[in-house]
Amino acid sequence: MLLQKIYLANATEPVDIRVADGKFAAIAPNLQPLPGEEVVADCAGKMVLPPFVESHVHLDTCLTAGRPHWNLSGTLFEGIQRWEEYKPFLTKAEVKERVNQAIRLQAGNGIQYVRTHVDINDPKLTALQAILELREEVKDCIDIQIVAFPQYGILSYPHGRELLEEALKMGADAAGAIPHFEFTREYSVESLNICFELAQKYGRLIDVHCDEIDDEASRGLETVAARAYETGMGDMVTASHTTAMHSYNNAYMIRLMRLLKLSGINFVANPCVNVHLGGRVDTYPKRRSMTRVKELTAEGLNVSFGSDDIFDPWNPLGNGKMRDQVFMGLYTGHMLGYEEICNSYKFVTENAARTLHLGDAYGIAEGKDANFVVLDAKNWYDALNFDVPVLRNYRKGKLIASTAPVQKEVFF
Ligand code: 17E
Ligand code: FE2
Repeated sequence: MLLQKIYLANATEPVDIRVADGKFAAIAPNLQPLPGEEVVADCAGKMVLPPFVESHVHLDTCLTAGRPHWNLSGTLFEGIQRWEEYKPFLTKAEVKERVNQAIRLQAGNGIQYVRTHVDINDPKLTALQAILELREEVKDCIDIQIVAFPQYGILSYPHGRELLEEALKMGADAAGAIPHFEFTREYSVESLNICFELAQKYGRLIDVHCDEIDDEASRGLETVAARAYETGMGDMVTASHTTAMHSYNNAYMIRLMRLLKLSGINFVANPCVNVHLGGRVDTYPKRRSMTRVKELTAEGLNVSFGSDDIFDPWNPLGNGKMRDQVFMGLYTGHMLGYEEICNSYKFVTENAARTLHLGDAYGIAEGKDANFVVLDAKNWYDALNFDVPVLRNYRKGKLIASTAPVQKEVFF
């Protein structure tokens, strides 16, 4: 297959892309079609990117908003309470049905890699079993990475430690923790010690729901970073949310930043949901509650954006579109400088791929698997601004989703 006259990210001149045997065989201007080769000319003038990477979403909770009750306060804590009300309805079959729907939304929007947190504070581990099965069933089209996520805590939930260990034994890819939700500061620190101990025992990654609260005294992050540094786990570790960092005083932040850089951990902000759930105890002024994306990025730390939720107790909206996270993240983070806009696709592609440890397999280059998306725009600036559809989503050269271009007409 030969795609003609297509733009790589931010390129000003088009190239042709040859795909053979599921791999990028050649990327260069003006390639001549081989005898019998399929030529794709209708993507001419459009842009390609590596597939979008969803680096933080809760698939086990997706598509449950309002069942049985809506989260009307819009807080994280009411979300957790509403999820608790849904949990009795969980069965393997219904989880798979919802998650199958959600990942098709994602694939239609150009996603091929997903890191999902799955609540393992459930004696039966129903959702985990369902998503482990699904991970196998869809692996030819989408890579699902599972974080064993203790929603109520490791030490503040009965047998939390055992459930976390069991989830890792069953095949979860990463260990989670939730230090700001543990009963005490001591539990918070100890829960992180357990998380690191178990991740190392089973050779897994770590992704912590870390300081997702507007409490400037919530300082799980320093423990996460210190353990990542001391154990050498470094970039195998991710701190998600870290919304308390929005409220840290700058003197503390300067001290913390040194440690963060030493540790080399990854960060995931979830712009839409962080802004929606955060600042809820404020009158005015109301905090934005997004972590310091601009400052972390400027210091060379790896930051990606996730959706967190798709129509569930924490987000009554959600469409599985990474573009929306970039849009919200840039506005909320004061990052609408020209270069910042042009490079912002990295928050949901290469930065997120780093967090997921996708390694060299990810990206558009000769010899790699031909996993890529075609957007209905010439460059990312326009793709972002006009919210264009993902025209094609190719996995190893095979089309797994497509959207027809939108034809708008104005009659004056
Ligand atoms: N649970 C949690 O603790 N935090 C979140 N943002 C979600 C679930 C979505
Ligand atoms: Fe989350």
